[in-house]
Amino acid sequence: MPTLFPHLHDAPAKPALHFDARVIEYGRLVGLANSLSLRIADAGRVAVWATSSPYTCVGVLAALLAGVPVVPVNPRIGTRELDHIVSDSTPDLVLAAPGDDLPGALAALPRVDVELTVEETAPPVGTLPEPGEDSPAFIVYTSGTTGPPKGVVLPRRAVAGTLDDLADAWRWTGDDVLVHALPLFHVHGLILGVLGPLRRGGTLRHLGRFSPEGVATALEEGGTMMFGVPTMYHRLAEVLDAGGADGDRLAAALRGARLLVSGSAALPLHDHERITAATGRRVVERYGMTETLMITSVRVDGEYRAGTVGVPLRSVDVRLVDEEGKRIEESDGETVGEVQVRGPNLFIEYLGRPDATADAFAGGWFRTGDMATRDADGCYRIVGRKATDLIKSGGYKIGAGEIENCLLGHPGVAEAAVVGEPDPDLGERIVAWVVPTEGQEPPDAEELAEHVARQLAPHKRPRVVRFTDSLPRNDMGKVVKRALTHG
Ligand code: MLC
Ligand code: AMP
Repeated sequence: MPTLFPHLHDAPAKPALHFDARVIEYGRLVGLANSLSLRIADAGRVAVWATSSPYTCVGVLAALLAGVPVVPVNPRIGTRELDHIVSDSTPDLVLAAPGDDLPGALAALPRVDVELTVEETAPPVGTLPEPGEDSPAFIVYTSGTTGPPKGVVLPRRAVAGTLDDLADAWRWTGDDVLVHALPLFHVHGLILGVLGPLRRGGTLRHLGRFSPEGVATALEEGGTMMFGVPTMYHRLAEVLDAGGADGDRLAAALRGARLLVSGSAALPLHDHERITAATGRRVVERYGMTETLMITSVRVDGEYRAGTVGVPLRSVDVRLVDEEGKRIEESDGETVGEVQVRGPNLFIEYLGRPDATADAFAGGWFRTGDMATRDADGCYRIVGRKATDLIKSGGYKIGAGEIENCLLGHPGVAEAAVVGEPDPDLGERIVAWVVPTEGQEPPDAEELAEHVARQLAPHKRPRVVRFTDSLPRNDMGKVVKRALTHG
């Protein structure tokens, strides 16, 4: 049977995980994950309380070794979203760090604590047979335009394939020390950022939370690669721009890295340019999605062009399709079409949603909803998105409908429309237009933001709330969102 982690067998004598002062070497990681895997092997699915900590990494690794699919849960999740995820994915138990307080729906599940001390008798890796490539590895929740998030079921084949494709594009090896500060409940931080180093036999250095100083220190101390969302690179560019001792130190640290990778949203050209001007380094962009894992990347051995997301990864088929569903043959850098994808990197289904799964495909091709052009060298440039109801803020995908439904649950809100507006730091900021309930004082904007943060998650809270007497609607009564974003 293929294994997801070939290097656990030879357990190289070096750090696998490095979080602040906590360093876990491969030998210890194998023991920890293996003993935990035996304890949870009978579960059908496990939820993992995905704090930015080594407990999450050990818990996820143990579940994967046991062949038990993982549902990663944002530790800042709100009650409404958590209730949905738990009732939708029905985990048999939850893995968490000892002492972590779990909220309602998770506290009600049987709990297994993830330990970071090895038992003397820890069995060697390979005790449990890993399941086949088609079996599910993860159920990752992702927002759609309407309704609650959908559970994306990702097979083990997709995880292994995407990591090996990235290794090919980036010459990613076991010698690399990856630095990042991404959250561990999504594809970017968890699948690429934790499982990537472990599959290669390399090291992850996680910063706990993002800060430019933390990045500088980790790169000075041997980091070779960095992953980040555009908001993080924007914040690095601000420090570089400000210059002074902090700027100089950060520039030197970034110069020392082998590879700087940005993804999850578009990195604006201005930030590309500022980073390159200060460091001489080019930030490599890769493009992907929860449902497809990685699709394209700028290659380290390819020609570099800022503002493109590079070429299709080696095992991925990519095509552009026009509005009639016809394949676009032009590679002129101008003709815009929807990106559609085929390959071993794709998800299996949306959990329990055959309708949504079928809708997402066109003749075997997954429809990303992203609009792009392709140039003569086969490089893709993402130019927009089909749905105005999907917002990318700080690299998180957020459905407008989900926030509108949540706002409508507030007694002071009669009508709500949520849009994304350009934001130099977050890419897009969430703006809520609210018609207050008649005869009542309009609710406080901060209270509405708080309401969403509590029910869904803090990153889904509106950054701006605008009150209005009525929403612009078309003849069908549908809100015209473009009228809200363009004044
Ligand atoms: C403020 N806060 C509130 C609040 N107002 N909390 C509750 N209620 C309110 N009213 C708090 C927050 O809890 C948080 O606390 C702080 O304010 C800021 O939170 P934030 O919203 O997260 O913003 P910020 O700190 O600005 O975060 C920027 C960021 C973050 C870049 C660090 O957005 C981030 O980590 N993004 C990564 C997203 C990601 O990984 N996406 C990948 C998806 S996979 P505190 O204590 O923290 O200050 C994918 C596929 C692919 O897309 O291609 O990769
Ligand atoms: P998610 O559903 O959270 O996995 O987000 C996937 C979406 O992020 C894609 O459909 C794109 O819209 C966007 N995305 C990811 N990487 C990039 C990139 N490098 N450039 C532009 N958009 C990106």
